[in-house]
Amino acid sequence: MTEETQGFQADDSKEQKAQNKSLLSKGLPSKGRPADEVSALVEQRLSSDLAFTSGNILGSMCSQPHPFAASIFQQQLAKNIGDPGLHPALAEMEAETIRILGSLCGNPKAVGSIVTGGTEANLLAMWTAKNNTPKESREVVLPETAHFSFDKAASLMDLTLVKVPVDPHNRVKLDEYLQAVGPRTMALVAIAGTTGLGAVDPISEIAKIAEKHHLYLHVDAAFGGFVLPFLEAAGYPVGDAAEAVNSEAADSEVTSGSGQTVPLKAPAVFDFSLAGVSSITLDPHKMGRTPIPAGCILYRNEEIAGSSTTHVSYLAGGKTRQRTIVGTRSGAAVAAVWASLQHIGFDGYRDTVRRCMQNTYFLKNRIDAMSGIETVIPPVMNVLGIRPSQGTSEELAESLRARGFALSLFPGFLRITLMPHLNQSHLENFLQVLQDTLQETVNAMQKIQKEEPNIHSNRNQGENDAR
Ligand code: 0PR
Repeated sequence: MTEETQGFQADDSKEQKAQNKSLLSKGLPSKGRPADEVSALVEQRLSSDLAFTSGNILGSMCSQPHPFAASIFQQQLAKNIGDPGLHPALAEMEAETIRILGSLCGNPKAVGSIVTGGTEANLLAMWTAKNNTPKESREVVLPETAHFSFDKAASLMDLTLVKVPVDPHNRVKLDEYLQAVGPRTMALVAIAGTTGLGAVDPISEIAKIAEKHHLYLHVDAAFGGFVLPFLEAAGYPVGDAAEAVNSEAADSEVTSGSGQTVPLKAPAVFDFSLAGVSSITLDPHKMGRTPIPAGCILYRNEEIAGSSTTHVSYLAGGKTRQRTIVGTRSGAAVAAVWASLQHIGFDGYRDTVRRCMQNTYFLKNRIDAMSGIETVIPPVMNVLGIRPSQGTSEELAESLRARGFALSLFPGFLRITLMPHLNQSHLENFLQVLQDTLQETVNAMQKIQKEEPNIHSNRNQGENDAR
């Protein structure tokens, strides 16, 4: 080491020390501050974030948790279900929760776990499929609309994703799906409630492909799992998946006796009642009204699930096994899911779905009646895609955000999720703001055209051409 570099190092460490000192002054306080002072600070520091209760979050798949579920979560905060030997009663509660959710998905004998969310559930499904499949088969056939958690799975497990295009209603194209299946196929994926538009793939047809070729089929019902089982009881029609794919009639909206439009039919079955389905993701922390984190992975049977079990030699006398990616796991989430299912019940979830669907159609009908904006597909569940006819979706998202409304931005459209925290007065507020925003775009366009009459400003030409 030369003197010069030594000198530099000495200076550096001096600087470093000064920096550390300033960091420490902003870092861990040497003496703890009083709880009420910190609590006020937390409230003050976070008050500028959007809240579900304000009605301004229109693009999230999460919602304000049911207050009862939140209270149970709080009550059981210390429980770690990753060490079930400490909490055998909670472990039994988890098993019971899985049986209830399995029944909701056509199989009371399903096995599985309450996990951190849809991402962990999808990763587990892909891990389990991998463990059940020979090494040469590492391709996953899935719709191009699949959630990005499958990209994470591919990167983590060195899988190849074969992404299949979708039809104008956002359902995967069956003929192309079938063509993508080959000798290297490890698993098939179908979606019951796509992230962008809430569409449902032709799952019964895909299940037949899985059965015929003895392939693992995972259904991602992270969103739809707490919607589809209640749709019919809520007064919204469900039909056969094949019918929805093949018949022209099912491709269009129908008008009910009351003159209201009703949705495209969702398939009557998406779940284990189809023999080819191996596993299902469904998320209580989306439409199940529980606090975050709560996802769920369900497997058809023990034989399938068994391949992704880790035996832990030192916990609970060496008898512990884990079937999740995380180790320490929220027991409060398990208790909150069980308690929500008991307290809300079938009728409660049906009513929630009905209210969310009514809000979806309320908003859709009002947006359809506006100029300068259109809906992307007739909704199947409580997800609505909208796009402006002038300006881009990005610009509209930005203008709405500047006015305090958060929507999700997908290529070519904005997503609105009509979650339980939204009511009609929130939607009226939003519609007014949307109307003003669109009017502003029209005014801006007119001004440009007046000032520069030879320039036909149409910055969104590319987006419009792609439709
Ligand atoms: N599968 C589907 C079909 C999903 O839509 C999602 C997430 C997942 C899996 C993954 O679920 P986790 O996020 O629980 O791991 N869907 C939402 C989305 O990407 C997640 C979300 C929720 C994002 C609330 C933002 C938000 O505010 O839009």
